[in-house]
Amino acid sequence: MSRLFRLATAATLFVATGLAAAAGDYRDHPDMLKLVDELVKEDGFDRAAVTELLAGAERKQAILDAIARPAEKALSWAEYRPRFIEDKRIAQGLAFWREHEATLQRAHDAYGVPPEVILAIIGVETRYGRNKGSWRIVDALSTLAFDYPPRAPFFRKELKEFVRLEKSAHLRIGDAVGSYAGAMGFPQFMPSSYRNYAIDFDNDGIIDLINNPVDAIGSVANYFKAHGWKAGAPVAARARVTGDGYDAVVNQGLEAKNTVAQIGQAGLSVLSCIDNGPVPVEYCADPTPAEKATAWKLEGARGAEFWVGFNNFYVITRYNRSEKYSLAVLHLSRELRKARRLEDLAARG
Ligand SMILES: [Ca+2]
Repeated sequence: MSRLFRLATAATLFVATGLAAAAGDYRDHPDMLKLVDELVKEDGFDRAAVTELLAGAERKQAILDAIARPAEKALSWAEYRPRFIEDKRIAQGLAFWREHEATLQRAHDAYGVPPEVILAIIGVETRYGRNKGSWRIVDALSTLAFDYPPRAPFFRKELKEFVRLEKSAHLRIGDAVGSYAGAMGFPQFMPSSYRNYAIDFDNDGIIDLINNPVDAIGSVANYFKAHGWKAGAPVAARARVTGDGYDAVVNQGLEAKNTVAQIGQAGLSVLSCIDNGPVPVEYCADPTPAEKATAWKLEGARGAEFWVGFNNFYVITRYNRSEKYSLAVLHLSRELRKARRLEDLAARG
């Protein structure tokens, strides 16, 4: 990342908010008062101070509109995939890889997560830090906590975690910006993930996912390891279909509940890497029959695609609970690995 870009990012992240005293839309909202009460009781916050921190929160109708139509639900796999697997994002990923080579390697050694998987997460989330979002987190979380009943408990909890973050992380409540759903920084961590899984990977005493790519890389790897990532284990593979009995095992949820053998009995066989079939070798795997798996039928660019995901596939969905998201991360990671291999070969002449 160029120095100029870094400066520009810092400038956009810390938008001037004026004096914090400006009263927002939720200052006297009963749910806000209750939340402040809880923070005072549970964490020993000073009531006046925490009230002041949250006083400027504003209701944003555009956020309520956006959350009602997330891309994963609205788009087919054929439409979703090319949004993330495209030449520019691969080229930007290779540059980010070179720039943070040593850090990515250190994260791989410490947590077992390959560089291309960490890169793919940061690439899908924010284009390697280019699009970290411009909503004030306090507005986003307050709007969703107090005006979006379907997920109010979740966002209410995240708003509390966000307030708690001010003590431990390098961010100020009124200034921090991110996605419309309250996710922050290079890896778009929600406040609870920030509190529980973010790490100080450059040992400067501050856990900063917003401006520090080194902390971001270590934190993604730590998040994966903590959610059960197994080094070297397969993530997902294409499957070949026989018969029409597969309905019983496809699109049954994110968790790998069936075994590969059970999925095979229903007519889906994983494309082996030993006799790799009509798909690129990157989309194969050789799991044991007892390996836990989940299966998907997705609408691809050339018709139905069948995929089988394993435990590591499920781990990716702990980042974003969508099979299309997980598959897009996997595909981007494989494209990055392929492109990197070609680059290295070319460099060797
Ligand atoms: Ca740090």
